[in-house]
Amino acid sequence: MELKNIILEKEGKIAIVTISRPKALNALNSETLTELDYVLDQIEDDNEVLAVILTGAGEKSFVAGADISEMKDKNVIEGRKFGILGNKVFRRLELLEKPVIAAVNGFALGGGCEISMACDIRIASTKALFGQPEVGLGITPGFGGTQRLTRLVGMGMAKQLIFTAKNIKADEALRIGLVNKVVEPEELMDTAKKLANTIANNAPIAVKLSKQAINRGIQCDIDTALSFESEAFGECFSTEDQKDAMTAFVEKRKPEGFKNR
Ligand code: DAK
Repeated sequence: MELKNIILEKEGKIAIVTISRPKALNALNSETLTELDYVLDQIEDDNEVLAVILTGAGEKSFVAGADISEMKDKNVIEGRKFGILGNKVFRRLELLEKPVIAAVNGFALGGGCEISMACDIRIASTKALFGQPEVGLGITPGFGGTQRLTRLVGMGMAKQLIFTAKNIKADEALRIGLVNKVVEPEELMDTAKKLANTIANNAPIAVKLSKQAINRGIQCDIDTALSFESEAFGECFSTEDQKDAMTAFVEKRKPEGFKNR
């Protein structure tokens, strides 16, 4: 597939996905979502990639939401189709078997805030702005905002952000737990890459299973959740990486590096 709105790069063990639609501040239209779906296929199939960074092109915007020009004339069926596509891609991102870091460089509004929340970790630049402006456009958040924002920041704060449609700056996003860290714009990509490399240098299967246990467990009661954890923990003992790392510890030497096996 020819990519018009997404740039996919690889740096060692990291894939960097850049959403690039400068004329619309990287807003997500159907074409971009379809390309993103395709790029996730590539990343999924690439055994060298152990962590992913998602960012927006330029200095102004991460993703300024779903594309309003494309959405404005949609009928109910087209609107539903668009929603299904977006939700499918966002859920794939969330469930990807590799950790995904959002490097939020500017506007993260509506679908932009929502796509950042489908990532595992969010690093924001001091210029980032977050918000769910949908009710000001006559719609509800449609790409998971009512659910993922609530899980991240709690019901009261999620309701305030969604009902008021007001944007918040990076420092407030950090205070309420929407982002993990805020850095100067020029430090954003280096910080995200450093974090991605730290993760990529750990045992990939253990990272993958931890992600699965967290994602599944957050949706159920503690006993069911802990059974997911036990399952993940047990599975690690079938891996060479667990055997090598624990043997290295007992032999008081550094492990040789994880093999993803
Ligand atoms: N869509 C399309 N074009 C956009 C856009 C967007 N979301 N945001 C910006 N642009 C375009 C502008 O129209 C403008 O285009 P030209 O006029 O140059 O052709 C260009 O980007 C530059 O924007 P501005 O001139 O407005 O730049 P400013 O710096 O003055 O303002 C801004 C930047 C981000 C504050 C402003 O552009 C803005 O308020 N943009 C809209 C932000 C927004 O409301 N985003 C949320 C969209 S609603 C669904 C699932 C999900 C969703 C919907 C349905 N289903 C389940 C069906 C999601 C909804 C959303 O995300």
